[in-house]
Amino acid sequence: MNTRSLRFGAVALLATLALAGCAGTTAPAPASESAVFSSSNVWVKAADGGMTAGFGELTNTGDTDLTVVSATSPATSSMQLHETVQNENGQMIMREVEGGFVIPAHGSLALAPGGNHLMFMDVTSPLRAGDDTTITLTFSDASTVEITAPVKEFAGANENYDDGMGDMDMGK
Ligand SMILES: [Cu+2]
Repeated sequence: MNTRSLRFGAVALLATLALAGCAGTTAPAPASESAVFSSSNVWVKAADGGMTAGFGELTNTGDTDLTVVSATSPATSSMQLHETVQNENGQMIMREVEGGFVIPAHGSLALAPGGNHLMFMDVTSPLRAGDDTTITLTFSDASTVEITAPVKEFAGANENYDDGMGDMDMGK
């Protein structure tokens, strides 16, 4: 993994700096963001095609905020990190969240219908109830984590999608 060699390089550099400064101690290497991440109850709404969404609880056991910057799944050609907000007309719409999902230090972020969610933009292979799919999250330090998520039938989560070009109903 590139992450590992990068981290090794960083540790070597820190050690060199510590020696140069005659500190005599080596600072512990910062843990990668994926190492302090855990998830629970992640699931995806069943869909034969088009848009659908994934939900669950994302937890950060680390001492600093954790940022999910992107997500992918083999079940969709692209995925976005969405938030649900009220637009100027009072309608609830969903849109790509700016700056990614921030999971507070020693806290968690709930992804739920009507709120933040992982948006499957275009399902390429049918997601059927009882199946599992995989979601890979990438953090701001480029580390990644893979989550296995069951597919469930769900009637809700039909928020309008605002891609900045006007509203679009994701339908069913
Ligand atoms: Cu969405």
